[in-house]
Amino acid sequence: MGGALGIVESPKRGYLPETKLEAKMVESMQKRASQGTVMKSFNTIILKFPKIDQSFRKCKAIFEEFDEDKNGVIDHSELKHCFRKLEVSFSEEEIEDFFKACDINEDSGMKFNEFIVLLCLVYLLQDDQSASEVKFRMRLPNLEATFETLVDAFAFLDKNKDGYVSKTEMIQAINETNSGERSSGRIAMKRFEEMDWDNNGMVNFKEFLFAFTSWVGINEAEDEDEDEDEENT
Ligand SMILES: [Ca+2]
Ligand SMILES: [Ca+2]
Ligand SMILES: [Ca+2]
Repeated sequence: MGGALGIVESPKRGYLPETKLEAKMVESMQKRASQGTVMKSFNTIILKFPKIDQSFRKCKAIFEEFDEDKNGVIDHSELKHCFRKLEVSFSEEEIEDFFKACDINEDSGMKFNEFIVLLCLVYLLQDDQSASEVKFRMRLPNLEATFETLVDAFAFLDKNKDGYVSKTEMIQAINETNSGERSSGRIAMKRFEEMDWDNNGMVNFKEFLFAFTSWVGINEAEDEDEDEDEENT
């Protein structure tokens, strides 16, 4: 397998996933990364942005369908209905964990970009549970390819397949594309900082997804009817 240039780097000493869900996510990602990736460079990922953006936007209809009271966010009970309708098999506790993991503003409910992240995490974790996966695919036909692309992109960045992207891995990925141009190091750092939300020096798949929704232009400030537009003034 190309690309793995013997960079041995493990997560920071004492670094442990914070929740059961995160542990599962990391485990699934390790499994997936070990299967290899079709991505050839970071540019291949960037070239896919428009397509990913398009398919995210189609997701809006699904979001609106599950936002039963039309208040612009998905709350706990709406999410439960959503899981039931998608027929994905997770326990109540797991659904709660999903909610906690993706509701970044906590208790304000899940916004559109958070919902996309959630669906993609569900996709990743469902991968091992083939029976219900079939249903999930039927329900969200054109999202499957997009989610697969995102998982694949992460697998490309995660050179040592430990389920996290480190700074070194990010630099390596960008260098592969730009053949060591001087600016590329800075770009890699900038991208990395955009992804590493909690500043712990490692990017997990969830952080990667959130960064992605903002890179392709989906953010929580969009189409909101409840929140004021204060940020723009
Ligand atoms: Ca709602
Ligand atoms: Ca890694
Ligand atoms: Ca992090």
